[in-house]
Amino acid sequence: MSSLLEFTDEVKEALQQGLPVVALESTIISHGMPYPDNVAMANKVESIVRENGAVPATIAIMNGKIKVGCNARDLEILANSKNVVKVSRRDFPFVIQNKSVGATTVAATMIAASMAGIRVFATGGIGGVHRGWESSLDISADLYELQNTSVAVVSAGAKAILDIPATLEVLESFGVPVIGFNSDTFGAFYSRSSGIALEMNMKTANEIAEFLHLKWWMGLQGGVLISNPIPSEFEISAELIEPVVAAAVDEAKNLGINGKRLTPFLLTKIKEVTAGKSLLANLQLVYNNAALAGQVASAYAQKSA
Ligand code: PSU
Ligand code: MN
Repeated sequence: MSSLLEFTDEVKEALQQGLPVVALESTIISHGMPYPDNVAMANKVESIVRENGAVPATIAIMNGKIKVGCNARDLEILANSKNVVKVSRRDFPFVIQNKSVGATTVAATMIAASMAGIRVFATGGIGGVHRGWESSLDISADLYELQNTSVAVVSAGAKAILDIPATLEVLESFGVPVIGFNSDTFGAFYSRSSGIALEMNMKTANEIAEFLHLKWWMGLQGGVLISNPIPSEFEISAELIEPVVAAAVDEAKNLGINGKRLTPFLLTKIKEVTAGKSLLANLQLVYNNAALAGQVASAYAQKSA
C-alpha cells in the first residue's frame, strides 16, 4: 500500500528522522478560496509551518498517487485547474483509479496523514453537522474520521454555516477530545467564540503534545480537535456574519444544493456578500493554525525522541 504514497524528498527524510511534519489539506485550496489568493495562501501556510519548526506536507491526489508533500507546481495545479475532485473518505479509490486530480478534505487528509505516519494537521475549519440536519441528515464525514483516525487537527473551530451545538454533541458522542487553545469556548471560525464552553483548555503547544502522547499511548485511538480561535484583530463579529450565513443557507436550500457541493457553495456566497472580508479572515485564521500546528508537531516530536 505504501507504493500509493508519493513523498517529496523533504517530507520523506523528515519522517525517517523523526522530525516534526505537519499535514495540510488541499480542499481549502481547490474549493475553499478563489484563484490566485488560494495558491498564495498555500505557499504562505507552508512557510509558516517551517518558521515554526516543522516540515509542511500538503496532501492531494495526482496521477493515481497520494501525494504527501506538494511542490510549487502541484500547488498551482490544485489552485487553478477545473475538475479538481473534492475527495473525502469515500472518494479515494475512485479518484486514484481514474487518475484524476483530487483535493483532500479534512477527513481524507487525516487518512493520508495517518498512512504516512504524520500526527498533526492544520486546516481552517472542520466540516460538521449542517443546519437543517433534522431533514437533510447532512453530517460531514470529517466527524466520523475524527472518531476513528489518530491525527490531531488544528482548526479555528467550526463555521457558522454549521449547527455548532449539534457538531459538538456528535464529537462528544464519538469520544473526540476538543481542546481550546488559550480559550475556554469553542471557536466559531470568523469569530473567536461560539459561546459554547470547552472543558479542556491549554495554554502551550507542549501541553497539547503531552495530551496527544498520553491519549494514544493509552490505546485510545481517534483524532483530537484543537480549537484555535482567530486572532481578535481579524475576527468578524457573530452579529455581522450571522445574517449573511442564514441567507446563504436559505439560498442553497432553494437551489437544491446538497451533498459535497454545499460547503463550497456557502463559502463562495459568504465571500461575495462580505466583499472579501470573510476571505481575509479565512486566510488569517489558517495562518494562525499553521503556526500552532508547527509548534505542536515540534513539541510532539521532542517527546517521541
Ligand atoms: N470549512 C471551511 N473551509 C473549507 C472546508 C470546511 O471553513 O474549505 C472544507 C474542508 O476541506 C472540510 C470540508 O473538510 O470542507 C467539509 O466538507 P463537507 O461538509 O462536504 O464534509
Ligand atoms: Mn456534507
